[in-house]
Amino acid sequence: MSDDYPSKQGKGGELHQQAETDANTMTTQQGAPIADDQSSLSAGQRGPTLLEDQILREKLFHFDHERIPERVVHARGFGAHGYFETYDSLADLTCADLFQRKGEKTPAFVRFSTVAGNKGSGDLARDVRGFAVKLYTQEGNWDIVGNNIPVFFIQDAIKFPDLVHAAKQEPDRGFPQAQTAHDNFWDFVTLTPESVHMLMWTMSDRAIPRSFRFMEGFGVHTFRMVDAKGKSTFVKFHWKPKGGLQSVVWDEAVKLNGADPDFHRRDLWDAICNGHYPEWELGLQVFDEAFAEKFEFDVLDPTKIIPEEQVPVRPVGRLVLDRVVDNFFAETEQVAFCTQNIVPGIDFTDDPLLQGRNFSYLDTQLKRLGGPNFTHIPINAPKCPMHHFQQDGHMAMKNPTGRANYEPNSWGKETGGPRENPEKGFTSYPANVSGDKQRIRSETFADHYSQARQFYISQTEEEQTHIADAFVFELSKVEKVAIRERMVAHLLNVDTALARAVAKGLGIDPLPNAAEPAVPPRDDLPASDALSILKNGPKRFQGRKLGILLSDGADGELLSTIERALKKEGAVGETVAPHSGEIRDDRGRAVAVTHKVDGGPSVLFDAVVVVPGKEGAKVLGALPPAQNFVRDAFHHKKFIGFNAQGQTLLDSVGIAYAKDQGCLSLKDEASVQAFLRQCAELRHWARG
Ligand code: HDE
Repeated sequence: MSDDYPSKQGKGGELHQQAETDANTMTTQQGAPIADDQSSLSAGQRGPTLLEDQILREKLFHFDHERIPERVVHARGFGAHGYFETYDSLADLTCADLFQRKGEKTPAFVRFSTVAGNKGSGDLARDVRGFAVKLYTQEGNWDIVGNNIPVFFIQDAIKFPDLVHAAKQEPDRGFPQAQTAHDNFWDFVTLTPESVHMLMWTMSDRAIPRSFRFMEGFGVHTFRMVDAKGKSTFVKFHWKPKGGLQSVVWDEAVKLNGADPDFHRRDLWDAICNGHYPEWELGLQVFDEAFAEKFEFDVLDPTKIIPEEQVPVRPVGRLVLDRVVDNFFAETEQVAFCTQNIVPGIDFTDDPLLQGRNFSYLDTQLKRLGGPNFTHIPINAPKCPMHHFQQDGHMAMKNPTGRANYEPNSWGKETGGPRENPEKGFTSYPANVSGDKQRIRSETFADHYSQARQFYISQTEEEQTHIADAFVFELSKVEKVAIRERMVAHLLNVDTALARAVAKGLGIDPLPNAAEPAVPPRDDLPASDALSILKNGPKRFQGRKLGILLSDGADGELLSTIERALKKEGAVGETVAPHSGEIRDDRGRAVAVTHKVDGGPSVLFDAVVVVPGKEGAKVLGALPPAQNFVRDAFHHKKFIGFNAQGQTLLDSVGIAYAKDQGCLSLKDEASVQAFLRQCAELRHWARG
């Protein structure tokens, strides 16, 4: 297709006098103005509707076809626009156009998602999160279709349909929705030991992020970068959030799904609309064949990481999301990511999962978007010139306009259309490939436990407890005891204390024998701090949200101090009160109420302050949602700020704040600032 063929046709629109169009007049799809959109055309006042009613028929016809198939996986997602900015030229590594010039800005669209749940499921499911980035480079669209976890459940694409069938609703009953806490999932994964490393990640708090803004992204597979001379280097892609890592605790996740099932979408939407643009650094782990040869595991095995201590992550640019979508369906729903979308300078490796994905994504778009022309949809269209001879098909928006639609052709430059470009064009890296055709898993993929253990020992004690609790929770929903035991048998190859804790929670006694490993698990891999969320948290409270529980008569001066401090910190405050509308503080100033207390539980916030008026403290103390507000904040180990009136409320609910370093008394500017500094730690883990 060419945008710049000379056209022989007259422009239809120019034939008309510019019509006086009223932008507000409702029309049919054909552009005919509509006089009455309230009643269908009928024979008589109470008579039958007439088939002749073209306006009714067009409206219903279109409505009846509004839905497209939701994604088989990653159905629930949320996207935003932004840009990628290159820090420095990477010409020494790759000829990819977007990496050639320091400061180059490349438009980007990112879609985050959960995997297992349907389109309408809750945001806080325990699940992997998709982290798919489309970079509209000047030499084509490059899609990095990654996850927030750097490894995957399976090593070979042929197992993907089984994994997904097992994870989604059970086929006979159609539930459970958006969760892996059921027999089929655990049956499959316990019979598939290569899943064990990934299970450690999905049972960790990585699978319940606080926000898309505070999670990492990973390309997962090893890719290649190829320079202008054809030299190839292996790379792994990392997205590191500038705001630090943060997750919720499980009890919060459960409650958030009820309080605000759109918690993650709303968070991203609000952050961008408030000008708190989320930002990630793109980091590369770069290594050569020699490293790949000597590394303990196979770099083509997507169930393995390369620890950052062994190959440091080199920051090469930043991704900033600064624009919400105009329309969810047109952009977020219709965006079509394909792992096969790479650009000159980037290439695949033989990772068998990646190879299978390269077939699957293009194929799925055909089903989902209904034809081969989905690249004509603006969100999918490259922002660089396109010239090719592909034509026709459903919904073709732009066909080639010249005489030639084939090549080679002998039509001249004017009408002969595009030509191949051996200098600039994509050239596959000429990797040497040979071998017998066979269905076999490489023996270099056989170690399924050593990195699972490495992940576990890299966690803080608190994080380790969460992992054990998550295994217990999920497996406690599994009916078949043999499946539970099989998981404990695998965990015995990971860490005995973990296996014991899980067995205890499940009432399994005695312990089963350890699963038979294909190769002996190693216990000499050192801990890696990069794998822990808590060791990579934020440095500031910036971008986080404070819940302010108040009532009429609240201390106005203190409220203003809190407001100022939040603004300075770049954090957001939302007020929670016994009633909606506004409250009057003790100076008579009206303060807008964001949430009536029933609709504003403390799980919505990263920290809370309890600063009601004198009478209000009594009213709140008698309200169960207000009691739950403070009890949950305390139980979820959040920082709690309070003044004298707040103290009465905490007393009435029985919160033991006196010796708790995470409960801070707020009096003046200095104490409020000290409180917000503390809040950067996000939780007071020392609270029992
Ligand atoms: Fe996907 N995956 N996947 N996947 N995946 C899809 O494509 C598939 C895998 C990932 O926001 C589908 O457009 C196969 C790994 C993301 O639109 C489908 C295999 C990773 C998204 C598909 C995998 C991912 C998808 C469903 C095993 C992390 C959402 C709808 C070989 C590196 C993209 C669609 C978005 C979506 C197939 C494994 C990430 C069916 C066959 C590993 C983030 O094509």
